[in-house]
Amino acid sequence: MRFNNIVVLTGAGISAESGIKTFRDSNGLWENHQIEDVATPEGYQRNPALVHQFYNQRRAQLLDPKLKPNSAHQALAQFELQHKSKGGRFLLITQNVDNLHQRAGSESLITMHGQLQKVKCPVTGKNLSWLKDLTAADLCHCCKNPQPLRPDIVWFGEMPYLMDDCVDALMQADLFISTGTSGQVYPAAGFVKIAAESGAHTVELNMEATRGDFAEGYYGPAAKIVPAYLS
Ligand code: BJW
Repeated sequence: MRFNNIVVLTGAGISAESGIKTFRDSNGLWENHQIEDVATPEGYQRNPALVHQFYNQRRAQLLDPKLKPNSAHQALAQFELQHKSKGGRFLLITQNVDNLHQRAGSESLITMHGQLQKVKCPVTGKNLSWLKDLTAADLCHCCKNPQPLRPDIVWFGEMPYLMDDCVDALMQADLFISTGTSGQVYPAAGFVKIAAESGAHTVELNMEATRGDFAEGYYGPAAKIVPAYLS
């Protein structure tokens, strides 16, 4: 690989071949749900039980022994190891809240939209690991006034995690790869522009071309095109 400083952005499409639904594809997660009901703080305030049900189902899916990282997750983890061993820099930023990158062995990883297997205190933001179902009766005791724990997921209108670190890495990157994301949700959708304006070569690896302005693109299932591009 002729590039030294690499940033990769992933989205739901990279986990599709592991059996996890994307959001906006046909038969995707949003087909049966109103986004504003399950992915906004207002929806959670209106109907916490519905929101818990939505995330409990998805959290339970992560415990299914049949669920495994696919060859795209694995290729990224192996590439990171090799690239760093040669002195290269690598950061993986995922919008996904599943744990498949971690299970594949990715190490330099930012989970910018949170994690399904974490919950957080609504007052302090302190998070903890959570594998079972969450209910409105599960209280956080980290501060004086116990409050119901909430999923540690970034909803619309909330600030994604570690944005300063993401932007710093994008501005230093010489290669930016975006894979498995429709590029419809900001701030992630703006990463290609930040990287390109800072001088990075930009590549899209996706099932279909998106509206993002990439210098290069390869299209097909991530489990095929990600290992092929990184080899
Ligand atoms: C394959 C494949 C295969 C399929 N192989 N590929 C107006 C203009 C601009 C911005 C805004 C605006 N109004 C509001 C905003 C901001 C808003 C936003 O962007 N809204 C848009 C809808 C316009 N963004 C936010 O609110 C964010 N916060 C923010 O901006 O903070 C700043 C701020 C805060 C407060 C005040 C002021 C400023 C937060 C966004 C949080 C997103 N959260 C979600 C849901 C989490 C809950 C949950 O998990 O249920 O995160 S939304 C959902 O979309 C999820 C995903 O991470 C995210 C991105 O989706 P992704 O990954 O791209 O999936 P898909 O399904 O869209 O695409 C899949 C792709 O894969 C497709 O292209 C397929 O072709 C492809 N594919 N199979 C390869 N096998």
